[in-house]
Amino acid sequence: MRRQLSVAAAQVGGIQPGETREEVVRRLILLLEEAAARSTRLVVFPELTLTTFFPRYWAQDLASTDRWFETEMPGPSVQPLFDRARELGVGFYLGYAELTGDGHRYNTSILVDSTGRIVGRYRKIHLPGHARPVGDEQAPQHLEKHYFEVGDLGLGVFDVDGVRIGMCLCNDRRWAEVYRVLALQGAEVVVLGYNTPLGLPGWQPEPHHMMSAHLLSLQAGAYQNSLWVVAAAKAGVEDGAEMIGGSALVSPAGEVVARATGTGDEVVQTVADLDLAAAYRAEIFDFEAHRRPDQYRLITERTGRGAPVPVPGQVPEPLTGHGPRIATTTQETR
Ligand code: CDT
Repeated sequence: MRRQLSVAAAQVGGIQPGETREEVVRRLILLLEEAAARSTRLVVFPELTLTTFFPRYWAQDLASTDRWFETEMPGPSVQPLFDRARELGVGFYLGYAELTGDGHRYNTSILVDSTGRIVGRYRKIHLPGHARPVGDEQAPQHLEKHYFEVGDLGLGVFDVDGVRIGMCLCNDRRWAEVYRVLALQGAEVVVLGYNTPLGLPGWQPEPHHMMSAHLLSLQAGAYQNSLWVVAAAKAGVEDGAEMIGGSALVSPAGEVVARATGTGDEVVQTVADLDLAAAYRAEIFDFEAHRRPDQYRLITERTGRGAPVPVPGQVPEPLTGHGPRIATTTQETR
């Protein structure tokens, strides 16, 4: 009997600044119920699910932004989501803005099992964007570095109803190290929520490129680490600002097996065969047999790009001009 997980990305269309938590939670419950009707056991909601993507707004004084943050989880307005999920016997992942009792602010996600118990918490590590507004401060911004501290919980893997689940959030999905750290802890599924804007001041990416880069990140992470990836977008238009959809489920083969058709509220579901990863783990990505961590020291020693590291037995060539050094294939340089 193969191990399977019926899992869904619950994509959420735009949330306007005036929408209340109660209104949003009602939408989430509808998505949850639809997923449960399709026998889903785990539902993945987006990053910052409960509000509009408020890091687009500049506010000098963070204390004036407390309304976007949760000081308890679940608070009274989110409790109905926990209650309904427990009634339906469905676990879920939820992203939200966390304000701790001692005043720290994080971009956070939790994993809740089918009994309604919070079994894992993650605080976002890769915070994109800026700490100060760029250009016209009234224009939509991306100010995560202003609103949030870098997460202090590391990248954890949690047992959710018998399946090992790793978590990350949005921009984390573009970093190869994230999936590898989760895979090294035995993650079978990586779940994540995201808000990816289509344009910002001084940064107008071409929409198709944004979607292909998003999918490429999920597919590479899944394939290179022999695990499933489930990614849920907050999509569509929020307060005039547009975000990509593309909620997707990706297999350990790196294939997109299900993908959102639009940018509104939508359940994207599949039955994930968890045993599919075994063949990859046993051969091409047998970590025990093939990984060489002693050769990867730069990954933990360096943050930015730097000079080439001298190769033993080779005289370093001076780097002149702007072009790359042309590699040769003589015996000495191999
Ligand atoms: N929310 C989030 O992390 N979004 C980023 C876009 C940042 S654009 C400055 C992402 O990687 O999708």
